[in-house]
Amino acid sequence: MLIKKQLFVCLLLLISITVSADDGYRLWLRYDKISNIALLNKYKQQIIAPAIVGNSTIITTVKNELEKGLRGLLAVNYTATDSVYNKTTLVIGKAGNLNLGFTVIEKTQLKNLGEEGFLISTTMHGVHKIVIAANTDRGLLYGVFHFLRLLQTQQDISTLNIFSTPKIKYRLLNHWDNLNRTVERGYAGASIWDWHKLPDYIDQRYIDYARANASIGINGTVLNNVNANATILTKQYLDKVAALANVFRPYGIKVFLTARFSAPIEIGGLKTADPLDAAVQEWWKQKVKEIYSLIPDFGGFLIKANSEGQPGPQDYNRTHADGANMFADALAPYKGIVMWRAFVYSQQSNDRFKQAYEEFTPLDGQFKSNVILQVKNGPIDFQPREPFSPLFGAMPKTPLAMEFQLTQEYLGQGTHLVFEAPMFKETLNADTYEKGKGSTVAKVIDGSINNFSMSAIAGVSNIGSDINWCSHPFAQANWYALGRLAWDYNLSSEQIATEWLQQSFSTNKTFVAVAEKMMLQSHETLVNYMTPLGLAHIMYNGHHYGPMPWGNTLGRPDWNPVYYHKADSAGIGFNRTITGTNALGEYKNEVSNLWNDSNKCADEYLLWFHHVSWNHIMHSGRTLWNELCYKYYAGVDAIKNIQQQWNSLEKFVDAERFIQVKQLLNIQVKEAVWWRNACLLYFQTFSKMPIPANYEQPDKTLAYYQSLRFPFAPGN
Ligand code: GCV
Repeated sequence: MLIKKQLFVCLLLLISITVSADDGYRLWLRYDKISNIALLNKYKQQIIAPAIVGNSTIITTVKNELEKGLRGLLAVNYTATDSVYNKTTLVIGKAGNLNLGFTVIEKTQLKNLGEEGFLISTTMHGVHKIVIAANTDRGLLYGVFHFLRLLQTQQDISTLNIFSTPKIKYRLLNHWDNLNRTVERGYAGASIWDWHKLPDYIDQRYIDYARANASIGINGTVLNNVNANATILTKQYLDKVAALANVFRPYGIKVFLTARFSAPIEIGGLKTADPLDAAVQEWWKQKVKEIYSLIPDFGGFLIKANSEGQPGPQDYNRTHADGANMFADALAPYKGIVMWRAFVYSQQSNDRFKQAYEEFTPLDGQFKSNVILQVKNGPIDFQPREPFSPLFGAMPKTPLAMEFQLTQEYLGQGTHLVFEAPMFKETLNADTYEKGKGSTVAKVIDGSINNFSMSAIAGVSNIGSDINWCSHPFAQANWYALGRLAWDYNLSSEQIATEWLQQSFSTNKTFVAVAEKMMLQSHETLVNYMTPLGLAHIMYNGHHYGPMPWGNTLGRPDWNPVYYHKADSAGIGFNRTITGTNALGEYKNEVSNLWNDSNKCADEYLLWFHHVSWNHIMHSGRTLWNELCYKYYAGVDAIKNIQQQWNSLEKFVDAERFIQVKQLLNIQVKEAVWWRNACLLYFQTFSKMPIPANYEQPDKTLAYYQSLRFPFAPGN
């Protein structure tokens, strides 16, 4: 009996020293008590009786968050107050309310913080307090979240001098969520919007969603799919939208909706949706008026028109500008905006790559001032690697928004670990040469190159009803990265990975070093085992899960993978030079010069722009065929290596998430081998060359891979 008791005590002890279970629901806002006792004590001395000055719903959010954060991190129950000014060491408030006797220089600094910026300083006017100041309550919200991030990542807060303003004005999530709760390209369960129970039932998730977004600076959300359903614009549904807007408002988040172009016909009883028809224009004006009567801070509309079967102005021989401007006129009195998507590829062009440019550049300068054109990062469709869209750098009279895809439609969907920040930054840092060297895509979209005050970055959401929101524990990092980069695109991928890991898992240095390396390698790894050397769009039709480079059965050429790789006995790749479709001509010369010579073009983009022979000599000295083999094998080796790195981290991670990631990496390794073998066996039918003998040879036939079917693959 005694032995049993001792065993039990030992077991209890053992449990208490292992990392406690975590289902991932708290995301990066875990606020667990700081385990470094010395640091904990130091923080407790540094943070005494916080004072928050002000009174508004956002200030209430700020107070609640600060108290929650400090209660968790420091295990101290503070009640933030504005009455113990002299005792406090942490003062939070709008600059005008603080009464700290700021110097002239400090006042100018404060003014420069604008509408959403904040400062965190220990040196203001010699007050020797930590001051978090802003011009607005929203600024304070972001300042407090930043301060809590400093504590969560265990930074030294003795001397702080942080001035932070967002580089981008509209920092948005785009949900491709349908009203029946399915999510287009969603891999994390059902939509989190429970439309049926709204407006009366407010799920705690809505609040937690808003908190998470506010913590990374996201200030807007488009609730519904761009493949839109007009029902969302009926009074019944607008009441539901208003209920969500009420939840999000105290977190500084505005609600936006997608608008189905044909709504005046479908729910308005009109015969036409022609944007130049007076009755149609009036219908939208009244609809917008109704929306603002329910949601006074409604953000505006996101619109997919004349794309993939969606209705649009071209159905009435009108232009995209005619369509966008109709909405712009209706929204302008309320300061609402129109985000008009540039994702179009109807049938007229000889190259899908060129179509958005062909349709939109002639309209430059024709859009109303509250229209922003929302462009996907690349010219095709969120492929594992794309050159930047040639629209960036080609529309000087139109503000352009960036659309990234967080949900991993083409990046291993729900099961592959891929940290997208390096991919986002590759696009943001690319130089368009629009106004000479240094005209990066980031500077095009932040408005600085062409003096636009309106700027936006949107991420197609990867959020669903799964307990951990994004299904793959590491997919949360992509949501996090979007927010952080939209706030400041100069943050490095390393920094974002580090702070996300520290907050979401552990601050242990060994853990962070290894896990960060895994994250930073993950995108290139996936590119190598899926679409190396500039291959693109070679996945299955429809659900886009798995390799199908042989796909050639769909009605339109540009729906088929063979259109994109053009493999034949002579070689592989899409000739987009002057001797081909001349898509390269859509870029400035400085850019096209980088890519238009197949001997000089960077390997990453070679097959995007050139059809090259199987014996083409690559920069490595290998032939193209051997390089293709090398890359596919390197991708598989790298993911196996990432798998080993993860396995070495078991003692740092709670069992729940450790096992989840371990199982997912097993799937990823299996699927990487599948991609490699299927693609190489298929391309080999053209190259007629052997996979070098020193590589492990495929253990299945091409016919086997071609026979695979996945009728119920998710997200379709
Ligand atoms: C919402 C791709 C996706 C579609 C998506 C479309 C878009 O084609 O496969 O699911 O539709 O992009 O961005 O509109």
